[in-house]
Amino acid sequence: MLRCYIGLGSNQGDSKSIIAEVLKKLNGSTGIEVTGVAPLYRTAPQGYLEQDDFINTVAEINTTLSPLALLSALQQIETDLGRVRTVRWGPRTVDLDLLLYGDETIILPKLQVPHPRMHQRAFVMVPLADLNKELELSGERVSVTAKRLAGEQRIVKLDDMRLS
Ligand code: A4P
Ligand code: MG
Repeated sequence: MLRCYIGLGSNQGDSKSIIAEVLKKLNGSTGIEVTGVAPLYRTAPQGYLEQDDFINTVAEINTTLSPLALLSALQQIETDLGRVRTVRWGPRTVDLDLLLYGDETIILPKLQVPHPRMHQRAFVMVPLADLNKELELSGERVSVTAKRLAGEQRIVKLDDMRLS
């Protein structure tokens, strides 16, 4: 059983319901148990700027799946929820990123963990810090990184996400 963190982001459709649906599907997947969900945040788009704000959060899970099996479970949920890939970093009904897989480092063509851009993104680090204050990434506590990034990027806390 490994503890992992999954980043959730949506800026198309009814993002709040889509995220609620993703969490239900995640928790219902074989080999995945959702053990925590951070509050939802409204965040400024990063990368490709000409698009709507995102709703983002992070989920904590326990899993018995291998990293690649977990990645395909996440991609299956993206597909089920109607994601069509267009522009890289562009609008999406839902994007699921495998942020951390235990404390493992994974460098494969299809999968890099820790997620290579997570430490630069308030929309990942702020909800991650909500879930685990003790966690460290590249020698810095995520709560410290989160605080710095929240001062630089637009991010507003919305309501707490409840698991049903
Ligand atoms: N891949 C490699 N490592 C991973 C990983 N750790 N988790 C590969 C998930 N996927 C990983 O992803 C492209 C490929 O990355 C996958 O086929 C997988 O094999 P994708 O989801 O098809 O494309 P993408 O998400 O558009 O590209 P990318 O590079 O993953 O973008 P990011 O880094 O996910 O950024 N702004 C705000 N405010 N909030 C957001 O949520 N999201 C993005 C997407 C940009 N700006 C944003 C947000
Ligand atoms: Mg992605």
